[in-house]
Amino acid sequence: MISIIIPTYNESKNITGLFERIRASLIDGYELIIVDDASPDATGMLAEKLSCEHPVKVLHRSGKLGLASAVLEGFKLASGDLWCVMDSDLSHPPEMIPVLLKTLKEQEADIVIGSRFAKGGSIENWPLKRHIATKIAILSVRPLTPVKDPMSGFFMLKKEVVENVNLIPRGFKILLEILVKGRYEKVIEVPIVFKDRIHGESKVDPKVYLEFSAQLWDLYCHKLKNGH
Ligand SMILES: Nc1nc2c(ncn2[C@@H]2O[C@H](COP(=O)(O)OP(=O)(O)OP(=O)(O)O)[C@@H](O)[C@H]2O)c(=O)[nH]1
Ligand SMILES: [Mg+2]
Repeated sequence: MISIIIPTYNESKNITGLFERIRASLIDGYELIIVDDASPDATGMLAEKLSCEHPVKVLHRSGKLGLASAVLEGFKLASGDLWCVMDSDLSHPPEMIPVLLKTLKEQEADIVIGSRFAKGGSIENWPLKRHIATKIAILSVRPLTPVKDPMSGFFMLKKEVVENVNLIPRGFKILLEILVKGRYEKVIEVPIVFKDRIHGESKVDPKVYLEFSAQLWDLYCHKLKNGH
């Protein structure tokens, strides 16, 4: 079974469509793990209501505690052997989940990334400043990983990759943390078309950039200490 971990904060306009598109894409067993941070727009309550139609578990947290920590809390609730992480704002195409799954199984990968920067991938409707900020962020982690889209929020992994690994729940870039600290041999990037959100507002604020700087410092120290 696949556990699909979906952090939500004020995404009530997006999750119904997201759940329906996931259901239409997946035939095999799956579960949706919603980690909601007391969204003022009642996303958590809506997810509960949708559990009569969809295989949903909802974790309600007390307040906005961050995306990375939401993903790690979601891992703790997952009962599948394969875990998929995605955003809830429909930026990541749910129709690609079966492609990630097939790639992971057939090519015996440990991690498969829905990649905006692999050949054939793209980003629709982003302002230039977003493109520039992301390119700079990727360049700043190049010595840590050769992956083309290490900041993607859409990926699938075998649970063994992160079991008993000390991941620090900080900021938005949990995939980067996993790529540097996780236990794996093979990573594959599958191109995706990333669409900017239509409904709701971005949760990226200046704190996210500060947390990213602290994360970088920590990951470079980790790499120097561990030499891999
Ligand atoms: N539970 C939880 N989810 C969060 C938090 N911050 C962001 N999210 C969710 O994480 C996903 C990514 O956040 P976004 O605001 O879409 O970030 P982004 O994709 O980098 O930026 P935009 O799409 O341009 O707004 C979305 O599904 C959010 O609802 C948080 O503190 N807690
Ligand atoms: Mg988004």
